[in-house]
Amino acid sequence: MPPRSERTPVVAVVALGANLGDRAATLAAAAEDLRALPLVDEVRVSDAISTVAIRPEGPDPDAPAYLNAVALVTTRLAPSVLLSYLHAIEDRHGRVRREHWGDRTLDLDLIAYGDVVSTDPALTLPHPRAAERDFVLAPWLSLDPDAELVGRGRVDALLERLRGDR
Ligand code: PH2
Ligand code: MG
Ligand code: MG
Repeated sequence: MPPRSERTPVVAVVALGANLGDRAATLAAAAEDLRALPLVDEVRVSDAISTVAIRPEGPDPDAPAYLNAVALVTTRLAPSVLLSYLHAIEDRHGRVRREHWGDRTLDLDLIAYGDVVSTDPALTLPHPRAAERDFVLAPWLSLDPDAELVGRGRVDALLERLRGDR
C-alpha cells in the first residue's frame, strides 16, 4: 500500500450536532477544527438547521433544540483515525458523556466513509441510523443532490420516504 499521503482521497460524511451552549459558534469552530486536521484536503459544510431533540423515547420539544449540519470531508485519513480525531474535537468543545442521547455541546458522527461498509461495533459504516435521521439526510442532500447512502439508496429518496412516514 502507498504511504497515506499518496493515497486517493475519500469523501467522508460527518454529521455535526449541538444543543447546549453557543451552538452556532461551536459548529463553526468544529468546522475549522476539521479543516485543520492533517491529511484533510477539503471540508464543505452545509447550513445549520434547527431540529427538535430526539430522545430514545422519541422527539422531545421540551429539550433544548439542536443545531445540525453536515460536512463533506475529503481526506486520506483512515476511517478509524478520522473517528479518533472527531472524538478529540468533541472533547475539546466540552463534550461530556453521561447519558445516552443526552444533551451535548458537540456531537460529531461519522455517517459514511466513501463506499466503505463495516460491521465493526467500534465503527459501523455507514452509520446504522443515518437513513432514519432527517437532520442528517437533509443537510447532506443540500451539499450533494446525488448523494447515496451505501446499501440504502439515494439520499433524496430516503428523505422523501422518511417525510412521507410522518
Ligand atoms: N443526536 C442525538 C440524539 N438526538 N436529536 C437531534 N435533533 N439532533 C441530533 O443530532 C441528535 C438528536 C445523538 O447523537
Ligand atoms: Mg449523534
Ligand atoms: Mg455521536
